[in-house]
Amino acid sequence: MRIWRSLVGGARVRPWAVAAFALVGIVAIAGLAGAAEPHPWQLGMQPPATPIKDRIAAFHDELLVIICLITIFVLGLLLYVILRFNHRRNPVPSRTSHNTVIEILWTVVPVLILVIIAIPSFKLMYYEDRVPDAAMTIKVTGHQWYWSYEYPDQGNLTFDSKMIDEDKLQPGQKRLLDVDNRLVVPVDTNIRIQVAGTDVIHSWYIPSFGVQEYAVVGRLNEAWMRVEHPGVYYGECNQICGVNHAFMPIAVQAVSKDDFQRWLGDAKKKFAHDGTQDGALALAAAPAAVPPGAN
Ligand SMILES: [Cu+2]
Repeated sequence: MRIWRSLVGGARVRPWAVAAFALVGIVAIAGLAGAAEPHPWQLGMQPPATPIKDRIAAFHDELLVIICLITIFVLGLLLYVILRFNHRRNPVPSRTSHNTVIEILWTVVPVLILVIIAIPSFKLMYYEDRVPDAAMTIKVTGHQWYWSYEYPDQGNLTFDSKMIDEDKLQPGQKRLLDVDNRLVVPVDTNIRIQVAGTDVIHSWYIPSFGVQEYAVVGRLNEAWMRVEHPGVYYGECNQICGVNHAFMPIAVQAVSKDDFQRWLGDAKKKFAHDGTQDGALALAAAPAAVPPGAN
C-alpha cells in the first residue's frame, strides 16, 4: 500500500503514475486482444486458445508467485547477511559450523515446495496427454521442410502446407508464418492430433494451443486440442531439423462447424488429384528403415 500511496501521492494523484498504469493496462489488453502470433516487444505468452493452454497459463502464473516469494526471501537473507555481518559491523566473526536444525530445514522445505509444484504439474501433464472423446483425427507429418495434413476420418483428405515465400506474399499475409494451405479445424471439437515424420525429427508446435509434439520417423505421437474461438493461429517447427528449419511454419484456421463442412467439400475437390500421397507411403515404409532394437 505504501508503494501505491507514494506513486499516486496520497490524495493528490500524480499524472505520470496514472499515465504509467494506463499504459501497462493498454499493453496488457492489446496483448490479449491480438491474434495468436508472436508480436514485436511481446511480453508474456500468447493468449490461450484451448483448454490445455488455459491450464498451462494458470499453472505458469501459480509458479510465478512461488518463484517470486522464494527470490524475495533469498534476496532478503542476502541483504541481511551483507548489512548485518559485514567486516565493519561484525569485525570478529563467529566460528560456528553445522547447525542440525537449519540443515534439516533447508533440505525439507525445498523438497516440500517441489512436491507442492509436482502435484498440479503431473495433473496437467496427464490432462495434455489423454485425448478426451475425440470427434475427429488429424494426422500431421513433418517433412524437410514443410508439413502435410491428413484427415483420415473425413474421406482421407490429404494436402501439403508450405510457407509462402517472401516475394510472393499478398498484403495482409505474414512473413515466415503464412502458408499456402492452412490446416482448417472446427471450433469446440475435441481433435486427436497424430504426429509423425518422414526424414528427420521435427516438432509441431502451436504456442496458443499449448500443443508441442515431436514428429519422429516410424513413430506416431499423439496430442489433442479443442480450439475455443474461430481465428488463425500460428506456430512453427521447434526442433532444429536442417537448413530450412525456420521456413516450415504452421497456420491453423479454426472455423465454425458449418464452415468446416463447407470447407471440407471444397477441399476434397481441390486436393483430389494432388499427388501428396507419397508422404503417407513414406511413413508406412518408415519402420522397416529403423534398425532392429533401435526402439
Ligand atoms: Cu522441422
